[in-house]
Amino acid sequence: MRRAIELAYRGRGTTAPNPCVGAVLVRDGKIVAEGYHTRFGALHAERECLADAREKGVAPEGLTMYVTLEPCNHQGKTPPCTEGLIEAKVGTVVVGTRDPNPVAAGGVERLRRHGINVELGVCEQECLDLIGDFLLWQHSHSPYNILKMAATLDGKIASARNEPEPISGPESFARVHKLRSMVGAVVVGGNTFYADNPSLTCRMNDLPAGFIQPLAVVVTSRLPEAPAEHTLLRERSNRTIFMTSDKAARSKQADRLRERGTSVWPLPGEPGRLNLSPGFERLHAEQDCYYTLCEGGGRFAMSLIEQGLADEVVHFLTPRILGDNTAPSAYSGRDNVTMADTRDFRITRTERLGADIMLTLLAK
Ligand code: AOF
Ligand code: ZN
Repeated sequence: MRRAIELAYRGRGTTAPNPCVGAVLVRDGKIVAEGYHTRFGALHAERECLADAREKGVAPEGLTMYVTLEPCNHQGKTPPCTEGLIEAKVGTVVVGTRDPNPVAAGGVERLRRHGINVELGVCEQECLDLIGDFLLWQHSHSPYNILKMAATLDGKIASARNEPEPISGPESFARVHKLRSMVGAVVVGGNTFYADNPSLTCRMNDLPAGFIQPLAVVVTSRLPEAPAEHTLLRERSNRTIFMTSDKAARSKQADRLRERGTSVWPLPGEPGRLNLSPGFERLHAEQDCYYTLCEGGGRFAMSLIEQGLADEVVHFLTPRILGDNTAPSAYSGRDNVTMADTRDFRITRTERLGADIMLTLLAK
């Protein structure tokens, strides 16, 4: 099942709004065929796995398939996977977790009615974590927000001079750009926009032909006075969205931005405490945005967490120490908090990237 989960993650970013699913076929305890859902509209993982078996000359009859999600039982863009498994005479199907989609559910019962052994709930938590994005899309109208943070061992995200210097190593940098390649929008707070003058593009060597750069979103109650001074507004003004206070959205600066093709969206709430949720919903509704990558800084990150909008945190831990009292911190902006007020997470994945460690965290 762990191998099936690893395979499933390869589809992340291209299957939306469908789930990432992986499958392996096992004979005498050994994996003999593999498959995963590669992109929206393509074959489901189970059929990919059966096709792989066919290609390798493996007869699936009587073998065991491990699949991260309950096989679908409906005629959708592809025929039901349950039928494929029944026709192939697979002996046992081990399922990670039930399909939360009522249209497709019921696969377990159908397989059992046809005499196939079904074991349910193997590595269930990992299989649920894998489809956190799909579960969100099933019950909300929001993109799945990945909050990215890179910090020193002492939790600092820049030196006190607050200049845009890299903190983590080149391997982590490459991973961030991989993440940018799968999202519809990269989102930053005002501090990052003004301090770093970022371009927020995905820069990788092997970008597919026709790749569309993610939208750039800046959340700030202070709109720029001189748009042309900012890289983003010089180079990608019509791919940039400002989410700001109601008042700022009606200002002269807002009009000047709109003249350049930049969108300015009002958010409810006070400056400094904007309510972000309607902005994300609008990204989903108007821009077809299924994932965002939220890239700081520290105050913006903490407001996302406090508003329950950080669906997943990707934290790059770099083995360096600044030890400076005034340097900006990751996840900051609260006062007088006690241990009873901590926001608690589970580490779901760890990966070494050069000298750094990448932690993937989900809310507890
Ligand atoms: C996938 N890939 O590997 C599996 C899925 O839109 P359709 O017809 O492709 O069906 C999508 C539904 O099928 C999806 O919501 C989920 O409930 C189920 N299983 N979907 O895209 C897969 N196994
Ligand atoms: Zn299916």
